[in-house]
Amino acid sequence: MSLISGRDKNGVFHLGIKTEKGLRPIAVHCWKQLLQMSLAEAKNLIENTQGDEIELVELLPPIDSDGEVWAAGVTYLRSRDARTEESGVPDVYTRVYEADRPEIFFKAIGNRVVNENNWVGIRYDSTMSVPEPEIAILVNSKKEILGLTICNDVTSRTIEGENPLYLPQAKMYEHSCSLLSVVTPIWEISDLNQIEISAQILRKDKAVWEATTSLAQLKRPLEVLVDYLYRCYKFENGVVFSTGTGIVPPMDITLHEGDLVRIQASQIGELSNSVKTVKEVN
Ligand code: DO4
Ligand code: MG
Repeated sequence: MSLISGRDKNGVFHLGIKTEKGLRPIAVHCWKQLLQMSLAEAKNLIENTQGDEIELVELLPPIDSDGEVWAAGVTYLRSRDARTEESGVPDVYTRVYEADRPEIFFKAIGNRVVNENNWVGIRYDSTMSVPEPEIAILVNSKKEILGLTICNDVTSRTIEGENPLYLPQAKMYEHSCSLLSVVTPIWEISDLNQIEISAQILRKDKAVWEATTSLAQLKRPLEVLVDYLYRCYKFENGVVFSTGTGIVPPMDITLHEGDLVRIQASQIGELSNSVKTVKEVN
């Protein structure tokens, strides 16, 4: 069973349990209402959902327009090594990988997030841009994990590599955050460590890069990441938290306009986006 949101043919928003043509609505009108509840309340509501199926014509990312996406970084060994290779200041990445306190950064506001029906962007002023295939968790106001989805934390490696203080510019620009529409509730996952994450970059239908990892390779438990995010910051409406990438292409691979990025996570689904260059917008 999984959760999804979208619009019917009259443009009306619905959120509910995924069905073949759409969803069976649950008694909430937005994601934040679900994330304001405790996990036990949300589970009870979802599991006792009845009602008729609603056909959707458009799927939406699993976040309200004023929701927030935050992300953790350098949470896998592969990410530490990739940053060390690209950066003029490699030491900061080694230190943050080893430290108790993780790297956490703001990634996107909900109305800037795209899903599998849209493209992801690469900055025109970056010569090396990469997908970052990540497991994202929907965390409620009580610090409990409601469910899991996939995030592509698209990143400019050249901008971040030039200076770690450029991180917001490397991470935040048009179409740089894609979330899969489908959310798998946490209670549907038997063993988090068994989740396999794979990704491919396809160019003219041919894979130019592919790699796989698993959530078992994540350096810190999800609860520890959540604990740091919530330390001195209230998330009364919950949050989408992307947990970092464990697969990074080698330095000779960059995304090109027209590529297709596919990310699969077992027990969750597949997030697929075409790639377009983001030109100067003003
Ligand atoms: O330090 C930069 C960010 C790294 C990141 O986004 C990741 O490891 O996923
Ligand atoms: Mg990342």
